[in-house]
Amino acid sequence: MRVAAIVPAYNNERTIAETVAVLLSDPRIESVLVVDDASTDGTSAEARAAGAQVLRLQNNSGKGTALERGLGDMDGTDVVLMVDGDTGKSALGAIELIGPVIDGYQDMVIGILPSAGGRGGFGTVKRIAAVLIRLSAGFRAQAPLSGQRAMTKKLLDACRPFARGFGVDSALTADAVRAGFRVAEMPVDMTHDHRGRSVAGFRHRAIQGIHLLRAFLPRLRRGRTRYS
Ligand SMILES: Nc1nc2c(ncn2[C@@H]2O[C@H](COP(=O)(O)OP(=O)(O)OP(=O)(O)O)[C@@H](O)[C@H]2O)c(=O)[nH]1
Ligand SMILES: [Mg+2]
Repeated sequence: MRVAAIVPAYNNERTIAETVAVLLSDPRIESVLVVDDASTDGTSAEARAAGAQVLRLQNNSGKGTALERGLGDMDGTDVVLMVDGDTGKSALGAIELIGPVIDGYQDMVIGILPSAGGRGGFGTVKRIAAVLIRLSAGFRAQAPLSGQRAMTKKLLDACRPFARGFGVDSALTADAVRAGFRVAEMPVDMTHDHRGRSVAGFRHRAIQGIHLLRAFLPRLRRGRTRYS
C-alpha cells in the first residue's frame, strides 16, 4: 500500500511547515504534496523547506480545481490522505484516518473535528451542506464540510471531476456514497485557523454556500441512487 498526502493551501505560510512535518513524521506516509493555489505569501517556500513536494499554480483556481490538479501527479498511490494546510501540528490527528482504509475496512474515512464553538460561524453552511448530502446521497454526514479525509485512489478517480471551489469536500462525500463506496466518519483531535464571526468569515461562508449550491444542483437533479 502506497500512501501519500495532499494538502491544499492558500496563504498558509504560518501553519504549512508544521502540517507537512507532522505528516512526514509517519513512516507510512511516503510523500506530501502541497498544492499552493497561487498564494501571495511564503506558503510554497515554507512547504518545500519542510520536505513537501510543491505544485504551485500560477492563478488562484479554487480548492476543487487545485486538488484535481494535484491528483494528476499522484499516479502509483493507493491511499490518499487529504489535510487542510491550516491545520498545523494538529494534522497529526488526521493520520488516524488512514488505518481503516489501509486495512481495507473502509474506502473513505472523514475526520469529524471538535466544535469550534464561538470561534467559528453559526453552522448555517454546515447544516446546508449536510442537507444537500442527505438529499443527493441519503448519507447523514456529521462533518459535511471536512477537508480531512483518507480514501483509496480508486475512489478518488471514480469521483472525478471534482466539484469546484469549496464544494469539493461535500460533493466528494455524496459522490462516493452514490457510487457504492464504503464511507465512514471518525472523530479527530484537530484544529484549524478560523475567520470566525468577522466580515472575512461571513464573506468566506457566503462563497462556500454559493459553491455548495453550484456543486449540488446537478447532483440533486440526477436524483438518488439505489445506494441511498
Ligand atoms: N486551492 C485552494 N485552497 C484554498 C483556497 N482557499 C482556502 N484553501 C484551502 O482550503 C482549506 C480550508 O480553507 P479555509 O479558508 O481555512 O476554510 P474554512 O476552514 O472553511 O474556513 P475558516 O473556518 O474561516 O477557517 C485550507 O487548507 C486552505 O489553505 C483557495 O482559494 N484555493
Ligand atoms: Mg480553516
